[in-house]
Amino acid sequence: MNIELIQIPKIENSLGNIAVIENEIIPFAIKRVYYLFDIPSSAVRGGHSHKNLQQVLIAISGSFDVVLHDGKEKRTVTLNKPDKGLLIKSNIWRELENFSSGAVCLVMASEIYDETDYIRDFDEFLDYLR
Ligand code: T46
Repeated sequence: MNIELIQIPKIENSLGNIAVIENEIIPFAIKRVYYLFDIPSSAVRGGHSHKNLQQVLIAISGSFDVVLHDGKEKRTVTLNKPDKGLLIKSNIWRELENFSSGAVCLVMASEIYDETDYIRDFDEFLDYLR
């Protein structure tokens, strides 16, 4: 499946930690950053794929599950550490669920927002892959 876990370098000391994201650890030029917050625990977000967009997701606070499908295989990745990024390349269906209280999902994206890049129907996603 076209996903990868990225370890984000961190500087630790007794006063707390700093995680640092510099260009070389993200495999694309970042054109947009957004974040999801105040998410009800019952919410299921996502429910789409992207034709071109690549993104890295980080649970900056709290935790949530990312359910991924590439048309053949389904995988669930739990994000629960601010120094762990999930790279999702194009043409992967994703759903985000099981948000903990206070969860914040930071997203770094390879493109600016473009609704025409989304496929929001699972059967259409499967057709698009064929
Ligand atoms: C993804 C997951 C993790 C904008 O106008 N600009 C933006 O940059 C974004 C991300 C969204 N929007 C609008 C589009 C919709 O009217 O905000 C509304 C909610 O967006 P959406 O339903 O796509 O939200 P999620 O949380 O289901 O998905 C978002 C990203 O869209 C998506 O690429 O992978 O977060």
